[in-house]
Order: sequence, then structure tokens, then C-alpha cells
Amino acid sequence: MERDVALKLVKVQLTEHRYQHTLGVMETAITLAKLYGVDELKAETAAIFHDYAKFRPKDEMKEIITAQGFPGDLLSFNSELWHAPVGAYLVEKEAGITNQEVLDAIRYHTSGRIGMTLLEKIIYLADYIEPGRHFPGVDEVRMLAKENLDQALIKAVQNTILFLMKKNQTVYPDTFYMYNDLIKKLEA
Ligand code: DGI
Ligand code: FE
Ligand code: FE
Repeated sequence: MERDVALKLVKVQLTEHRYQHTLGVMETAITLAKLYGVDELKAETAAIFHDYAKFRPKDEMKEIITAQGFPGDLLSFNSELWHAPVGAYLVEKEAGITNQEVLDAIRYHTSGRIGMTLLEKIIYLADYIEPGRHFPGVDEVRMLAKENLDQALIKAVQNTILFLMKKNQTVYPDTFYMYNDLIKKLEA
């Protein structure tokens, strides 16, 4: 799909702020795709649509998660996680995106998972470090992203887990699986 067409489909789903974030993720994902030899068009499409479902009503997201047989325990974890798998579903249904690698990059962009593909890693990281992000530790991850994709991801997921734990929030198992998987690969 043409970039302009995709951006128009996404813009109406988002607030202006979230749309600007999406443009930042798109630029960052393309840069990372070039650096790490990933298909730039897939990275662009996944980035543009990654937060497509961010503002869907919770009830609608709940219904989709239940009806589509997504991991049921998702509903007992933070609702911030829901827009990722729901987004993958809606982007296929409403925008006609059928590439499974792109859909998986959208599906796992919040939680992460074990055995992430390069494309999934790039979208996860671009979401974390796009220029509009300002939080403690983001500059360190930006620097690492230029040198070592997995080390940047480890730092990002560590920061997220620590952030959630400090607030006494749950951590979805896939996020721990992602962390453990990357650490084991680093040790190997
Ligand atoms: O949608 P965005 O705001 O661009 O970013 P995102 O899709 O990474 O969602 C981020 C929020 O989800 C982040 O502030 C942390 C929150 N969250 C809640 N529970 C979990 C979680 N993030 C992860 N990785 N794992 C969780 O269990
Ligand atoms: Fe998101
Ligand atoms: Fe995002």
C-alpha cells in the first residue's frame, strides 16, 4: 500500500499527538530497517499501522479478544496491552493488510515475545525510541540501537519491566519471555 494512503487510513483513527508519534515510529523503523537489513516497506507499513487500535473503546477490544480466541488471559492484564493484537486483527479486516510478518510486528509491538523476528524487534524498538519519546533511559537505548539491536531491546524491555514493577503493576508473561530469550542469546 502507498505510504500516503496508509497514513490517511491511520490518521482518522488517532489523536494528532498519537499521529505524530506514528510518523516518528515510521521514520525510525525505516532507519533501523536499513541498518539491520530488513525489508523497508514492511517496516514502514507495520510502523504506520502499529497503534491503529489505540483508541478503540475497551468494550470493543474485549469483544474482539474473546471472539477471535486471542490468549484469554490477556483480559486479566493491563488494558494497555490490548491495542496491539486487536490492531493486528483490525488492520487486516479494515485496511486489508495481509502480510503475516507485518501483522505479527503489530501484534507483538507492546508485549514482545519469545523468538521475535528482526521486523518485530525493529517495530518494538522504533516505538520505544522515536524522536517524540522523552523518558529516563531513552537516550541510552537510542545509542545502543545504532550498535546492537538485541542489547538495545534488552535495555528497553528491562526499563519497561522495572517501570511496571515500581508501580506495582502486572507484567505480561510474553514480556518476561522476550527478556529471558534475549538474555540467553547474549550469554550463548
Ligand atoms: O502504544 P504506545 O504508547 O506507543 O506504546 P506501547 O504499545 O509499547 O504501550 C505501552 C504501554 O503498555 C507502556 O506504557 C507499558 C504498558 N504495559 C502495561 N503492561 C505491560 C506493558 N508493556 C509491556 N511491555 N508489558 C506489560 O505487561
Ligand atoms: Fe502501542
Ligand atoms: Fe506506539
